[in-house]
Order: sequence, then structure tokens, then C-alpha cells
Amino acid sequence: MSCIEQNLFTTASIVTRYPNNPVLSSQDVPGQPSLIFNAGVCKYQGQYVMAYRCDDCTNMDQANGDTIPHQFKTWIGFAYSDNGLQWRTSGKPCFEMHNDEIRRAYDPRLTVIEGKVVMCFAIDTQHGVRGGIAVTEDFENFKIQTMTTPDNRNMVLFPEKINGLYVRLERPFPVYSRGKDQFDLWLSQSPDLRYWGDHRLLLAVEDVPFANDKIGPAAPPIKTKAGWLTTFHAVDIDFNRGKNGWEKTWKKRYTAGIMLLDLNDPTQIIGISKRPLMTPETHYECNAGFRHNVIFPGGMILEDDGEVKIYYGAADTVEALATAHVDDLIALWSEPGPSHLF
Ligand code: BMA
Repeated sequence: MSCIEQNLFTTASIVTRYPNNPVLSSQDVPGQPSLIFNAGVCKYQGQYVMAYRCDDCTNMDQANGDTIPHQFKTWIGFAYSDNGLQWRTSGKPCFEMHNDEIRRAYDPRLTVIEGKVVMCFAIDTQHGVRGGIAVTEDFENFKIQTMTTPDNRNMVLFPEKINGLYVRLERPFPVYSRGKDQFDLWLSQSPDLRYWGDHRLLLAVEDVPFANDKIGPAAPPIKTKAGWLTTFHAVDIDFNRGKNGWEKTWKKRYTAGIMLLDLNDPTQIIGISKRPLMTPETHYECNAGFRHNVIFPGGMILEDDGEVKIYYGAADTVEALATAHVDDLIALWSEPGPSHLF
């Protein structure tokens, strides 16, 4: 039996979950929409800013029954905080995309670069999933810079240009050649946030011992003296999993991994932890809510004292927080990165 089947992987001991988790949930939002999760977080102009995904399920009875409700209305809202722990939000949709072609925008990630906030997000369209990038300075007006071709999502932007170019991580879905969910993590570059190219495979699912399905970028990278520290999500499937939330066929588990990339050339992986950073273990991660066994980091803040706040969606239902010291996170990379990818 593999390590995944034996459930040998656990959350790294250097990680501490915030005892008052979740940090944001439907209870905190006026009108109490159903699911608040998969947030992006940044520090901007002296306060913490969170862009959260809201799946507003209009019929909870139906949601708790056997079928998944398909009539979700999804929007992105913003919350604000002075300490990153207690948040306030008006619960007002701030960013939505709906038209004949586009069904919804979701899973925002925030990066502050050149004094502006750049939001990367996923867009479900009639012709596939696309990755979008928008710029805002007030969280009310957004200028969309680009939308990828399908299928692509989980884009995250580095917080500064590297060698004169913007850099992002992303996760295309190559179903034709890879089959099923065998999806990998890629990197591309742009002179202007609009035109993206020089795409490179950065990390393949086969290189992650705690994934047997797919991987993708998680929170945008943070800069440390040792390199760009970045999380990724890793998915394993176990068909023996019993409880599955609202979706009976759900057999996946989402864990978080971490790796370190070269500061001047982030196509080079300095190291990767061969064990997960976090695995679902608490009630709110494992067996409450929409999809069981999901940890989905979308924001990382490096504080002046070296504490790193890691914000993650739990069970696709609430937003949670964990912390670790940056030096401990850097020390986690025990193995050199895969070198055969380039
Ligand atoms: C992914 C995305 C995420 C979600 C995750 C777990 O494919 O849809 O938004 O959090 O699955 O359900």
C-alpha cells in the first residue's frame, strides 16, 4: 500500500492552526450566504485585505440532500482586518462575471505589485475554464488585463517583476495527452500582465509523493532570503473514502505542499518538501460542509517577526488560518527539486 492509502501523511509539526478557526464563514456575512472559502489575502495600505469566494446556495435543503445544487450563484466579496484574525465585511458582491458566455468568476488570489492589487481568478465559461487577471486599487473597480485560453486556472502572480518580467504560476488541464486529472504546475512570464509566454513546466504531479491525481498553485509566492517560498495544492484520490460531504461521489483529498524557487530564476526549484505542509485533520476540514477533506491555500502573509500566516479554504465551506515561522518553512525543503523537467 502506498503512503497515501495508509494515510501516513500528516500536517507538519511546525504548523499551528488558529484556535478560533474559521476566520471567515457564512456566519460573518450579512444575509448568511452558504459557502465562504478559497480566499486570496494581501496587506495593502496598512490593512489586511481578503478577497473571498462566495457560493450563494439559494436552497440549503436541497444542498443537504443527495444531489448537488447546480444553481449556485458565485461572487467575490472583500473583507478587511487590522490584525489578520478578525475580519469585517459588508457581504456585498464586489466582483462578478455573468453573461451568455461566462457563468462565474471564483477562487481569487491577491498580489500587491507596483502599488496596485492584482487579482488572479478562475472563470467558468461555456467553452472551458479560463484564468483571469484584474487590477484594482479600491476593490470596487477592476480592470481586466487578460483571460487565458481554456482550460487553465489557479493562477498566482509573484509580488515583483523578475528580470524585467511579471511571472505567474498556473495550472493548465491537458486532458488529451495526460488523461483524466493528471495536471501539473506551470510558469509563464509577461512584459505587461496582458501578453503571457515562455511557458515552462515547473512541477509535475509525479514529483509529488503525496499526490496521485493532480497539483496546482496555491497562495502567491512570498520572498525570503533563501528563495521564493510557495505553496501548492496536491490532490489524491482514494475510492474507499466513505463520507463525502454533499457530493456522494467525492473521493478526493486536497492537501498543501511547499517548495522554494530560485530568487533570480524561479523556473529553478531549489527544493521541495516531500511531505505535505498540511493535510485535512480537523472537523471543519474533514467532515463538515460541501466537500470533505479539502485544504486549499490562497494567501500567505510574511510578517515582520517571521510569522507566516497561511489562509486556506476548508471543505469548500469556510476560510481558515494556520501559522508557521518562515525559517521553519524554509527548512522543510529536504529534497532538491526535480531536475528532469527543464
Ligand atoms: C478544485 C476547485 C476549487 C475547489 C477544489 C476542491 O477543482 O474547484 O475551487 O476548492 O476543487 O473542491
